[in-house]
Amino acid sequence: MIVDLRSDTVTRPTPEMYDAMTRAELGDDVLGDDPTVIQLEDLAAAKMRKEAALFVPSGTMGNQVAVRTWIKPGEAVILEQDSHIQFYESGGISAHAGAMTWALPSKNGVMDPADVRGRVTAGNIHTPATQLLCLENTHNRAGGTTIPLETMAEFRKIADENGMKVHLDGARIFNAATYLSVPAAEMAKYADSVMFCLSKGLSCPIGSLIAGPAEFIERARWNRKRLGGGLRQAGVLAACGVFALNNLVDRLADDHRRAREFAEHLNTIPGISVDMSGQQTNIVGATTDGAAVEWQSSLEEGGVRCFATGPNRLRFVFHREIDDERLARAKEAVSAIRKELSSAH
Ligand code: TLP
Repeated sequence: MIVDLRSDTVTRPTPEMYDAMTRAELGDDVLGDDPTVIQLEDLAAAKMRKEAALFVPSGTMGNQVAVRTWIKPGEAVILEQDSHIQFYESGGISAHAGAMTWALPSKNGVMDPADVRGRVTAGNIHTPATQLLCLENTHNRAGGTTIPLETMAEFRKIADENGMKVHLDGARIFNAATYLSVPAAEMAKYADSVMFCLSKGLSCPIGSLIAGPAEFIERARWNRKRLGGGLRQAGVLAACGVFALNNLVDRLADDHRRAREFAEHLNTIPGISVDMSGQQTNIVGATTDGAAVEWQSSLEEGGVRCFATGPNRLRFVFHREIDDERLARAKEAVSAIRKELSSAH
């Protein structure tokens, strides 16, 4: 039995999704007449309480299109230094948007509002105009941590005082909403635009959405087309998204419960630990005594797949395909590896 904890992106479509794909009414989305895509975009806009939404092939494209749509080349964006946009999007923010970034440190993925305020530069002959603040909730590299609503409100205030827009990378916004026990729109309301993914904990094969003001979404549609992200009979994918948004959000709490149980188990094993103050959602970020890649390859031999995200950091992600049996198997595998590592030394 393989226990794949590399990412929640590994989840495959459910039987209901295959069924929805075969029954989906289709059109040509680049021409604007795929009814299932329109249905998904309307549903996404309603969930985020925004005027409109746009279906995009990936979360990365969603973030890139959003930043490109909000700013002009040479302008600055404030974001967290380990955020997905800064760390994992292959420099796209400078390649596609021509942005320069003010990348700030954080505690558990949450920037200090005072640091953000202090970094806003006015556009003049010397400094770039800081026009956009990007937030990530939940924060991937910080281990699935959330931004408290009061801090979201502070970020909004800083943006308003400085004429800036706010983009929220909410790839896992429903995990954040589950943890904070609020509707996702309660977080989205502090942002002008929000991106969320269907292809992570929601189990869809492909797809993300950007939601925001109608005029912004219209311009984003142009930028999506320019990047080659216009898909034709995209309704086959959108049908999965409609099913997921209506049926698979409530079960995310199970992933959080299993992630916490696994993190607690790691803390009983010498040589690996998890800071439980940041253990909130479906990602477990562990610190290892020895090289994380050694743990990763030993675990792989034991049938458990995970990622080393730093020299001493391992990431385990819980999702719909990890049931209690697989959780138990993963716990056993880590205990066995530890025994093996200590007898080898
Ligand atoms: N994250 C992936 C990898 O790229 C690291 C993962 O396995 O977690 N925002 C956030 C916060 C993300 O975690 C991701 C994907 C994205 C955006 C991009 O989504 P995709 O993979 O659809 O481009």
